[in-house]
Amino acid sequence: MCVTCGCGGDNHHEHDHNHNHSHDDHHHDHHHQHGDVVNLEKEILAENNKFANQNRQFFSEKHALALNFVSSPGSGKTTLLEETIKRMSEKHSLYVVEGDQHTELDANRIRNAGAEAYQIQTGKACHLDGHMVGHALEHLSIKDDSYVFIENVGNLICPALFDLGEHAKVVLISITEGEDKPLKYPDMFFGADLVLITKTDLLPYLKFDLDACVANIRKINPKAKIIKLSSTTGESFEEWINWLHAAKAFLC
Ligand SMILES: Nc1nc2c(ncn2[C@@H]2O[C@H](COP(=O)(O)OP(=O)(O)OP(=O)(O)O)[C@@H](O)[C@H]2O)c(=O)[nH]1
Ligand SMILES: [Mg+2]
Repeated sequence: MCVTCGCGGDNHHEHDHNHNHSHDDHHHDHHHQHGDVVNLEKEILAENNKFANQNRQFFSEKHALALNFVSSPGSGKTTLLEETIKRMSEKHSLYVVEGDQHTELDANRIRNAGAEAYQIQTGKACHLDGHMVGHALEHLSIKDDSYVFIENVGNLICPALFDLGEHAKVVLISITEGEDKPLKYPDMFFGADLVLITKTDLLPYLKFDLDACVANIRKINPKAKIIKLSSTTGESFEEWINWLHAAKAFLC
């Protein structure tokens, strides 16, 4: 369950509410509960970091570039990976770890595009964590000098908290989502090494202010590289694939 955001449903750490509270009691309990949640969150993230560090060591021993792809649902992560695999798989070894709450759909798409994939089904959890990814890596026959793409669960909030051991975080924002999202979900954009503004082929049909979107990303994260691309037309794919090669050379 995802305690950090409470989306896992049951919160086993709440106190008993079955007796009458005075206002002061309520305040006291509230602070107590808040403290418990903060401590629990710290413990969960510390535990996660242990697994993330093991994954990082695995990637560095293999000289494999590992990227964590995050975005809201439907921004085009799997489509981007399919198109990337089609362009790169002849010369390079590519592997994908897929994260979704349910189904094997995305992993099957990746296999059809020509790469080995392992699907994690997170059930109640709204993000991947280091432990899940570590187990997924055991199911892939990852070669030296390869690329490992981790497609996180579609969610702009919780995945920002969890290090998976990746070299870099790639955040996608599609133009159908609106240019305000970097301001509304700053944690995700703050942690980005690369921001891909996707579905640019739809620009003529939408009221989307591309310059304002770039400015909003810059307000949160002045350093991230930004590429505007379309998986449908292939616009700026060369720039994206050049970025991948440069990241591989630079980071591992
Ligand atoms: N017009 C257009 N549509 C796109 C583009 N990229 C993806 N799509 C469409 O957007 C929809 C969602 O794409 P996916 O690649 O499944 O998105 P996702 O981020 O993997 O979604 P989740 O895994 O569910 O979070 C699909 O209908 C795609 O065909 C693009 O560049 N242009
Ligand atoms: Mg997907």
